[in-house]
Formats: sequence, structure tokens, C-alpha cells
Amino acid sequence: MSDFHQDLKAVAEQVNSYLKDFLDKQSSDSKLFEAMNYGLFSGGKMIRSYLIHSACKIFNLEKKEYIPIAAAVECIHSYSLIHDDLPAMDNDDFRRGKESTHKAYGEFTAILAGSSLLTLAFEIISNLNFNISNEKKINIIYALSSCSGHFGIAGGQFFDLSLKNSKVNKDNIINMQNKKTGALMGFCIEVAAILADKKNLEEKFKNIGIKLGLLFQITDDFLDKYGSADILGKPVQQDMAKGKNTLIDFLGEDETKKLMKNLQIEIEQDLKSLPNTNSLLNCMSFIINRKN
Ligand code: GRG
Repeated sequence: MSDFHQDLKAVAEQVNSYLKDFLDKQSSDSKLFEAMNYGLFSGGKMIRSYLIHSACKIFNLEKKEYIPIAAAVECIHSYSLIHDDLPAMDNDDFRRGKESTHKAYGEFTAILAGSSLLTLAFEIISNLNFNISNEKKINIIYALSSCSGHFGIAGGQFFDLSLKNSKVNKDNIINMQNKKTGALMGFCIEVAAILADKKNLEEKFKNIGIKLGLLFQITDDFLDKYGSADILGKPVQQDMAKGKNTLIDFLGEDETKKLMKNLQIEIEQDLKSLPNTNSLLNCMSFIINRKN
């Protein structure tokens, strides 16, 4: 296993263990609680947690300052995937190599499990045992809630679903992807500047995360076209079948690869003046070269 993969595994274990401890305190034998756990602990890559970890390394922040935030982000991410798979949205039966949550638990339970994970994210951050200043907590809650709503993930998903099978341009696609995937990744990088009290770097960090999100989404589109269903844990060639707009279809493969190269160069440039960026640069390589 490469150093990067070992590091990713270690961060994933720390975040999952934080989440398990938090959920243990609210333990219930209801099917809703079971479905929340099913959607949350189902073997995701936890790349958003790793982005937070890498960005926080730039300022040598301590794990206890950012692991709870990564845990909250994984709740929001899992929530968005549970809802994304629903029949009213992407209607996918498989996720992470297993039945999607509504297939395993039924639709209303999946909707409520997703909603409960969204609110759990904010319980985690506002919890009194999470020991950062109240001012930072409010800034973090503001940034995380803004990137989850209609300016962010929900808005991007709305565009994606409502623009299916219609003619769109490059800017529409990038705008949709920046909201749907980029906004949460933007938060993952921005939060390091918030925690480090570097107000002047918040916008710059957010933009680095949004660019990483676009790279991540383009790789996702290539994996949908050419990847393996076994490795991805979900069916492939779904974008075309579902009339989804991707940059590859709009720009062609060569232009899309050029765009990826330019984004990579821009991010390297953005990070040039900052210390301890190896972890984030390795994470960018993983985002570009991943197979799942
Ligand atoms: C969260 C406010 C809110 C609304 C829900 C359903 C929905 C609205 C949004 C869906 C957003 C969505 C599905 C974005 C896709 C992003 C994406 C590329 C997901 C796959 O991420 P990975 O590969 O997944 O990191 P793993 O399984 O590794 O965790």
C-alpha cells in the first residue's frame, strides 16, 4: 500500500471512530438508526475527510480541531448520496458495492435516514464537547450550511436533474458541477483557513477546493464512461443512458483532458507560496488518477 493510501486509511479510521462514538451515545434499535448507519458506514473513500486533513496540515492544526468537522462532512456527503440514489432522483439500486439505502430499507426510511444525517452533521459541530471557539463554530456552520443548500449541493443537483436531455453550454455544466461536487470540497479546504484564523486565505482556499471538486467530477465522468462497475461498486455508462450533461460530451475527450491539466497547474500555482502542501498535492494526484 502506498504512503498516500496508508494515510487515507488512517484518516478514514479516525473519522469513522469519531462518528461511531458519537452515534453510540444516541444508539437506538429503530430501523431508521440502522439505515443511517448503513448509508454512513458503507465503505466510501472518505476523500473529503482527507482533503480537510491535508488542508489543515498546511497550518499544523491538531486532529482534535478538525476530525469532528470531517465527521460532519461525511454525514452530509452520505446524506446526499442516499437522496441521490432515490427513484425521484438518479434511481440507482447500487452504491459502494451494496444495495443503495432505499433498496435495503425502503424509500421513506431512506429519505428520513438522509435527513437525519444532514442534521447530525450540525449536531456534531455545535456539540459542546467539540472544543473550538464559538465564533469559529458559527463561521463553520455558516460555511457548511451555505454550501449544502440551493447555492451548493442541492442547487447543483437541481440543475443536474432539471437540465437532463436539454442543450446546455460549457459554463452551465461547470456551474452545475461546481455546486454539486465543488461546493462541499471548497468547504473542506476553506475550513482550514477558518480554523487557523487566516481570514485573508478563506476565499483562496475555498476556490482551490472548488477546482479540486471539478477535477474530481471530471474523473468521475471518465470513470462512468470507461471504468469498471466491479471496482466502482455501481453500474457504469449511466451518464449517457440518463441524458446527463458532462464536460466530456460537450468538449470532447482531448479538450477535457487539457482543461484538467490547466486546473492541475492552477492548483499547483495556488499552493506554491504555502508550506506543508505535499499531502494536498498527493491528494490531487489521487483525485485525477483514481480508479473508483
Ligand atoms: C446535501 C443539501 C443536500 C441535498 C441533497 C441528492 C443531492 C441533494 C445531491 C447529490 C449530490 C451528489 C450526488 C453529488 C455527487 C458527488 C459525487 C461525485 C459523489 C461520489 O463521491 P465519492 O466518489 O463517493 O467520494 P464515496 O462512495 O467514495 O464516498
